[in-house]
Amino acid sequence: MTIKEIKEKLESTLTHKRFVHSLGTSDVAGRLAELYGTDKKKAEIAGLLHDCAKELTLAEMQKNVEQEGIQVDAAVLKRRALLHGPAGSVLAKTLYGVYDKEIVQAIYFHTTGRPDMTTLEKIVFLSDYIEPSRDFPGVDQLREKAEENLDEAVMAAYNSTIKYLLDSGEYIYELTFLARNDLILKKGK
Ligand code: DGI
Ligand code: FE
Ligand code: FE
Repeated sequence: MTIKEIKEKLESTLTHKRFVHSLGTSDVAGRLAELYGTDKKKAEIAGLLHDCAKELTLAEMQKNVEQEGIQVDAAVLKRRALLHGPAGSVLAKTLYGVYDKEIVQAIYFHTTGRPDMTTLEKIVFLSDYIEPSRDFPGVDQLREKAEENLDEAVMAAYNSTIKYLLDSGEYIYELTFLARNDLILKKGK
């Protein structure tokens, strides 16, 4: 599919709010890709599609990942908040014809991050956080940081997510801690 076709299909399947969020993520991802020297088109496509599975039911998401033979932890399999990344990586292929491994992987890990993220993955993760329709305390600071230092901005986003989940008494998936530790260990190297 062309980017135009992907947008049309997304607009007809997502709520308007999520469609606007996806367009915003795509725009920011494209800009950050230019800034940090990675493939702009891949960043735009991954930004567009990152939440393409977000409005499926849990059962639909589970069916998607199971059909592709994707193994996910039991805790991920039970939560839409965590499963929509892996499920979206499947839909990217089956519904949108996007097979590029880097794009598929950026969609897969956009919620949790992971250790050793590629620049594209970091950019999609961060763009999701700071795109223009996002509004939470500290978002403007994070937007500025995103232009200055990609790893520091990703780190700040991890910290903010972990704090938020702690405060709301939610289950926290360990991959986010591993991803954060990985950035700390690599800092300054
Ligand atoms: O899909 P979006 O809302 O655009 O953003 P997202 O994919 O980054 O996050 C979706 C939600 O998932 C958000 O409310 C935070 C939550 N989340 C992120 N990491 C974890 C998590 N929820 C749980 N329970 N555990 C996590 O580790
Ligand atoms: Fe998401
Ligand atoms: Fe999102």
